[in-house]
Amino acid sequence: MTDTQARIKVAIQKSGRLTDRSLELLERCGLKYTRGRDQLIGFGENMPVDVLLVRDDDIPGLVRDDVCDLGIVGMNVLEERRLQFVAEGHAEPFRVVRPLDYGRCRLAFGYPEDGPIRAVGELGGRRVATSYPRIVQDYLTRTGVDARVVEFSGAVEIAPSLGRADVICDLVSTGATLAANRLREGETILDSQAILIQTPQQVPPGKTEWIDRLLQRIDGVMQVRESKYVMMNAPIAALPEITRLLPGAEAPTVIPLEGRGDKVAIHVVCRENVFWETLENLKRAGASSLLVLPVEKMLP
Ligand code: PRT
Ligand code: ZN
Repeated sequence: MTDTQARIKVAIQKSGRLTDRSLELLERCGLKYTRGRDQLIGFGENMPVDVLLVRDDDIPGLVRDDVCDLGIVGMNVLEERRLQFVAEGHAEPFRVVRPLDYGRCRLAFGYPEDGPIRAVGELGGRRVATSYPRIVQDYLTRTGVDARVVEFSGAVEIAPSLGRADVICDLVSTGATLAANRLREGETILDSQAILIQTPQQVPPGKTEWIDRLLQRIDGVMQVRESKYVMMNAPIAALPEITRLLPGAEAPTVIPLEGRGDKVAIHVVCRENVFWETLENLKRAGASSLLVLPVEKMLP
């Protein structure tokens, strides 16, 4: 196997809502890459990992066809493409590796504020504008509603005022776009976030080690995001109460304090954010000299 064959390719969005967080994730996994202006590939300098920067809609296909080993794309795009690929006869076009906890939004119905429609059940014989025709059709079929899906590639929210549809089904995050277009948010049909996907093909031996390392580092990055290292002193008798108060804590390390009788130092990793209220409760339980530190890296 040549060196180029053994390099791992990860497809991410070139320029859009998922780009910064996806690049940040790879950088936090230790990847350093060089990329010329407007270049579509970032070449990994310190790992055999290259980053392909493409339109998000192309990512599922690149991973299905094994052009890229891994990809990061919104669940909305992924599910739309999955329905398409399955209809075309691909049983398992890609493997969902894990959700990445950013790029959150929902695919929801939007009903004109001054219109008669209030719920999905009233959509029989009506037109629904959306950029996600397969997801919407699948939902309507499953709920037994006979509406017509009209595909829009952008500016879905203006379809009702143009008279091109009765309602819409589009991505919503804050809801400001719906409100600005005098649409009322209805049922959510898909909750979305950025998803890491992998090709369904067997990983060639030359790539297994680095794919495994990268996935393990991604896990590590996700875990440290909220994790904190907490240190305090406390009477040994307060240990059960202190352990109970600590959010998502592992078994604490307890160290005797020289010449301090029944007092011990407690060190513990918490997998969740530690708020001021928690510290105040810990103090009430007998803890003192409380310190909360961010966790830089973690390898389970
Ligand atoms: O060029 P390319 O095809 O790669 O980009 P794109 O224009 O298709 O996608 P982009 O960058 O807009 O979004 C990428 C991904 O981000 C989406 O596929 C979602 O998974 C995710 N995401 C998260 C969102 C939103 N939040 C979001 N709010 N994608 C789009 N929106 C739009 C929505 O379509 C609507 O127009 O924002 C508007 C609604 O926002 P609010 O805050 O007003 O409710
Ligand atoms: Zn797109």
